[in-house]
Amino acid sequence: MALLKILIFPDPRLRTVAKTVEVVDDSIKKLAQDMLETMYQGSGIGLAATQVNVHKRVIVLDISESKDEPLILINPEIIKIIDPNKKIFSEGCLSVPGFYEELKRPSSVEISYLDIDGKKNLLLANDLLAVVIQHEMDHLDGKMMVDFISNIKREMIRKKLLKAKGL
Ligand code: QAP
Ligand code: CO
Repeated sequence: MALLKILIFPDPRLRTVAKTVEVVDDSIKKLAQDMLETMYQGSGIGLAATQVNVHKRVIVLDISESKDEPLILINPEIIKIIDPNKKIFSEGCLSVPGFYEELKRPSSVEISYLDIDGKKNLLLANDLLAVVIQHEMDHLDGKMMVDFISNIKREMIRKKLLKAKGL
């Protein structure tokens, strides 16, 4: 296992659109394990491969209190919005450290994905799980939570994070 370096907003590499995983081979399994280790070490509940500068459609998450329910979703797709009513959640992001934003998203979605054995699965996700999956899937398309807030707030966050980096 290895810790990976997390890209911080406004790093332009976070805007890369990730490629579909064609075969779930050992390199994908290692990537997913390293992503989980990196997520746990950063006290995160979700991480997308994009955030560690690997542009493949892989996300990991764990919303359990005990931090022992890791989920690895490869090529995740929303196949159905079960409840289109949007709910507000306070979202954070390991690539936007120290900032939380209230965003509205559908709170119940059905997802298809490949598991670590390359097998196709369906998942009915509600509330926090649904929101974290949508947040991580956005990363795979080069989208970030700061894209949903006002320009002025985004600019403030951009300046603070660049300054924190010494840039
Ligand atoms: C996405 O984000 C998420 O600012 C996952 O200093 C989170 O794991 C979606 C984190 C909440 C919906 C709701 C953020 C850790 C972790 C920080 C994360 C920080 C340390 C964020
Ligand atoms: Co994020």
